[in-house]
Amino acid sequence: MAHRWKSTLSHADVTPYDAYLNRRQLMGGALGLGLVSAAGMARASQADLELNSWEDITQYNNFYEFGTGKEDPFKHADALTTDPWTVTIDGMVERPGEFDFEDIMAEMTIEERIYRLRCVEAWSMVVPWNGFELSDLLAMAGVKPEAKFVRFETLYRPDEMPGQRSAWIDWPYIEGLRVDEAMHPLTIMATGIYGKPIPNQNGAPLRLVVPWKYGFKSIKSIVRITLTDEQPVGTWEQLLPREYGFYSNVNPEVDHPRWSQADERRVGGGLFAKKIPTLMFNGYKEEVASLYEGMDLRANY
Ligand SMILES: Nc1nc2c(c(=O)[nH]1)N[C@H]1C(S)=C(S)[C@@H](COP(=O)(O)O)O[C@H]1N2
Ligand SMILES: [Mo]
Repeated sequence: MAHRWKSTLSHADVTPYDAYLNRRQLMGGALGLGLVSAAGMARASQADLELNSWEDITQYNNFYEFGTGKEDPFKHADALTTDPWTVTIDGMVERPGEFDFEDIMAEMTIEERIYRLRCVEAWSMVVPWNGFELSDLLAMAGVKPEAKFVRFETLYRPDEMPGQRSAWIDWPYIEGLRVDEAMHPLTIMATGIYGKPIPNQNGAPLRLVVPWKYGFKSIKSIVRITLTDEQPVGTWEQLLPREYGFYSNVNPEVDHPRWSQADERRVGGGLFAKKIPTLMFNGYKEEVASLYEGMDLRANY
């Protein structure tokens, strides 16, 4: 690919990252990780980008298929079988099919992406994902020009996902993006964290990460990707359409009907951690604002 987005985050002064680098060197690239050069990352130094710990990232989760408590996914997601795993790519594509996760991985370039994750509930983390650009996967399938949206679907397997045995959510979990959002170089399919395969509670074996949108857009454990000309209705939009819209771009100026979105609490800072200001498009304004030029972001929440 001609254009590949590079992280601008610096880690010179981040202890967990140093530990991570050492560990990664020890692993000797067993996971096929591409090393991002320190120089490439050193363009901007931001104190708010200290990586969350492995424990923060993997023991405080939203994955309602395993329950609504923040620790439920960590406690219950072990039961999920992720091998074998098939992803169906269908709808308006040149080459629809069912693809084994391993075959997808063999075709994709795995990179590290350090992104903020901002939940609509006003907590956040900084996560060192490993994954590939969704645009590369979509190119493999060949998006037809009439496709306008991408619809994503999570696994439905109530035997292994106890949360799916209660019907207050119309399972499976669904999310959607416009094709241009899906093709944006910041949009990735994450398959790892800290250089290890992504744990079940974080959405194994592959989950979407759209860092400028509220976390619920980043759908986990994906089994189907459908190109369509109809705007998909996501699970949260379907449940509470006045609170959760299709776009759900992080925006400190547009409050949730029931709480402010102006600031957030970093997970891991303790109960009395200071709130930090939420950034427009979660800090990715420079990269993504042009996608929404001329749009009323209050109406298109
Ligand atoms: N299938 C599915 N995907 C999901 C969710 C879910 O309940 N089910 N929760 C979402 C929400 S609300 C958030 S904030 C993120 C949390 O990701 P994390 O647990 O890896 O931090 O996952 C999103 N993806
Ligand atoms: Mo969330």
